[in-house]
Order: sequence, then C-alpha cells, then structure tokens
Amino acid sequence: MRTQVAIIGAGPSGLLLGALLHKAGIDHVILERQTPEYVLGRIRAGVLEQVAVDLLNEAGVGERMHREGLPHDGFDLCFGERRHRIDLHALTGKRVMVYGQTEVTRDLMDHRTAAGLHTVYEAANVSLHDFDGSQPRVRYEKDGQTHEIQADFIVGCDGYHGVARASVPAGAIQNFEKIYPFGWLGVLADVPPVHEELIYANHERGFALCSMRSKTRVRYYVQCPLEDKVEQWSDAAFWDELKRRLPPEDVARMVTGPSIEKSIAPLRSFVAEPMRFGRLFLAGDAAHIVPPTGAKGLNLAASDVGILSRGLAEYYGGAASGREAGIHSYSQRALSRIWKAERFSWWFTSLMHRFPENGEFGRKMQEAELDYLVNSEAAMTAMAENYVGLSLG
Ligand code: RFL
Ligand code: PHB
Repeated sequence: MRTQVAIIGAGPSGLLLGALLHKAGIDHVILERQTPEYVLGRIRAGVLEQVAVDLLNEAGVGERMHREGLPHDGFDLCFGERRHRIDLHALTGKRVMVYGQTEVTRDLMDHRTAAGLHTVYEAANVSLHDFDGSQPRVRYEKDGQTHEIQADFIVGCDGYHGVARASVPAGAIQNFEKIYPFGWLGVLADVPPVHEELIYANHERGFALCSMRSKTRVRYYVQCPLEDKVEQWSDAAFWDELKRRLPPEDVARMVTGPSIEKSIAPLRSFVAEPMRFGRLFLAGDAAHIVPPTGAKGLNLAASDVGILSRGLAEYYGGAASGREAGIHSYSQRALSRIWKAERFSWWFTSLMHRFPENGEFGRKMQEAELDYLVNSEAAMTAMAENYVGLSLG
C-alpha cells in the first residue's frame, strides 16, 4: 500500500494531525497498537489552550467542544489555608477551555469515521524502515499477516513509550530528562465540583488539584509517594487526604462519591532533540513530556501537529521553490515553544509540590515566591501568559 504520510499512534497528536492533513487534501494512514476503546479509556488531560481550541476548530471538530466545554477565565492558587485568584482573562485577554482529552479523542475519532479516513487499530509490531532515504516504509502485523506501507513521510505520534523515537540511531538524538521524586494520584468521580474554577493547592502534606470534566464530574489529584500502588488507596483514604490539603470552607462544601477511575502517574520532564530525522518526524509525547502541573502536554501535542501540518501542506501544495522550508523549520519552531512550556511546567511543579529533600529553606522559598506572586501584577501576568499558552510563533 502507498500513502503520502504514515502516522504512528492514534492518540490526540496522531488523530489531530490526521484531521489537519485531511483538511489540506493530504492522503494518510494511522496505525495504532491498541483498540479504540483502550485509547478512550485513558483519563488524562483536561485543560485546552486557545491555540489547541483554534486547531480543533480548524480541523472541523470543535462543535461539541464549544457546546459542552467549560470556558474558564481564571483559577485559584491555594496556600496558607487561603485561596488567591489568578484572573487569566483580566491579565492576558485570553481564557482556557476545560474539556477532557477523552472527549477530544472521541470527537476526532467520530470525524475520521464520518470522513471515511483509514485507521488500523491493533496494528502489532510496527517497525520503521529507510526514513533516512527517499522512500520510507512502515511494516506492521494485523490478524497474523504482515503488511507494508510506503510513504513520503512517517510521523511518530506514538507517545513516550512508542517505537518511532526508539528507531532513531542513538548518535542522532539527544535526550534531556528530569524525574520528580513523587507521583499524582488521580480520581474521577460523578459529583459536582467543589468550586467553579480549578484550585491548585500547595500544602505541607503535599500538592492537591481540584479539576473537573463537567458540572457533574470532577477530576481531583493529590501528590503521593512514587512507590505507592493505586490498590493501597481506598476512595475514603483519597477523600480524607484531599480534604486535609484544602481550606476548611472548601472541605465543608466538598461533595464526595465513589471513584469511577483511579490511577497514579509519575512526573517527568523530557525532551528529545531534534524532532526530524530525514523523512521521520516526532510529535507530541513521542518527543517530549512535561509534568502535568502546567496542563501543557496535550496542548504541546496540538501545537506540534499544527506546525507540522502547515509544513506538509506547504510541501504538497506550495510553489516548487522553497516548498521544503516548512518541514525544514518544524523541529526548531516546535522546540522553541516546547522548551518554554517545559520551563513553565517545571517552575509550577517546583513551586507547588512538597520536596522534603529541599528542607525548611526550600519551603520558605516557596512561601516567599507564592506571596510575591499573588501580590505582584507583573508576576501574575507572567504566570497567566504561560498558563493560557504562548503563541504558535
Ligand atoms: P498519547 O496520548 O500517549 O498517544 C500515543 C498513541 O500511540 C500508541 N502507540 C503505538 N501505536 C502503534 N505502534 C506502537 N509501537 C505504539 N506505541 C504507542 C498508543 O497506544 C497511543 O494511543 O500521545 P499524544 O497523542 O502525543 O498525546 C499526548 C497527551 O496524551 C499528553 O501529553 C497529555 O495527556 C498530558 N496531560 C495533560 N496535558 C494537557 O495539555 N493538559 C492537562 O490538563 C493534562 N493533564 C496529562 C494530564 C497527562 C496525565 N498523565 C496520566 C500522563 C494529566 C495526567 C494525569
Ligand atoms: C485535569 O483536569 O486532569 C488537569 C487539569 C489541570 C492540570 C492537570 C490536569 O494542570
């Protein structure tokens, strides 16, 4: 089989890239190792930047998001038992959209089905060949048979543990990584949110986050030791711990209920450079990971494929001279935005979590920085500008 672009991975980056390429009239195929149900079952991101919202609109999949998503003009920082509002809209003129990754994925999947686009689910043993030459190929197994796709380009949208980055020769890629000494225990429950906006709490027992998926469904997190297993955490233990990290008036208002999902995620900062190797590109979590504190992972996946789809559209549709400019500059343009989001996510993680190894001095530094932040419009503006997302550049 032959196609113009072979995409590996049907997470948000692969699906959005597919929708944007389709819009530009570029033929492509997506290969996904899992089933659609498995992909939809992963509970992850919840906050979209305007840049991601714009790209979903451009791809023609924004309709349900605008109907069901919750635009938020701000969020609260909580420390010393008090909440302080960061007014994103007043500080930047922008807002964010609370709409779950599951819903984004579902909208993109429905769009593929309606447009008759080709996705191969349960594609096993995907392997990449000859991407350093002019005729790259992807091989995979399905129902016991081996298949081969010839493409002009391959895009690895296959997440942190995918095959695309692992196929690049070690000497051609440089990895930068920081692992944090804790994880996030997350719970999804069908109860009304404790507050109409998100609350990020710095407490001496550890970080907590009150987020939501709708007016009737919450997503709450607490910082936990890396060694903890999710089976150790009963629902009651989770609610108790969350309540200990919030001010009494929020605890009094908090509605609890049975969890419908519970999982522990490790926190990591990671970047692989560059993001292009001949005719192979990397996008989304395949190339970079941020700790979830800054709500940037899904948004970076969207901006990567936004930049790449423009480069590919220029390659296939542009005038003969200079038509490779967009794909040549992809890695450098994407990385410039990625490193700024890495910095923000690392900074916000460092500000909000308990780091026992940093001792009492580290704690005092956090307290001083939080106090400065909520009393300085300049500092709040810098934070808000990063939270709502930097421009595509
Ligand atoms: P994904 O979602 O990991 O999808 C990759 C897909 O590739 C498939 N795959 C393969 N397919 C074929 N062959 C192979 N060899 C393959 N190997 C893997 C996988 O099955 C999968 O379907 O990467 P993608 O598309 O780049 O999307 C990235 C986002 O999922 C991720 O950045 C966000 O979820 C991060 N994130 C958040 N991002 C935000 O922007 N805002 C948030 O509020 C936010 N909250 C979060 C988060 C991530 C979290 N966890 C669990 C890591 C909260 C949490 C708790
Ligand atoms: C979420 O709703 O899952 C969420 C929201 C904000 C974050 C991280 C996760 O910073």
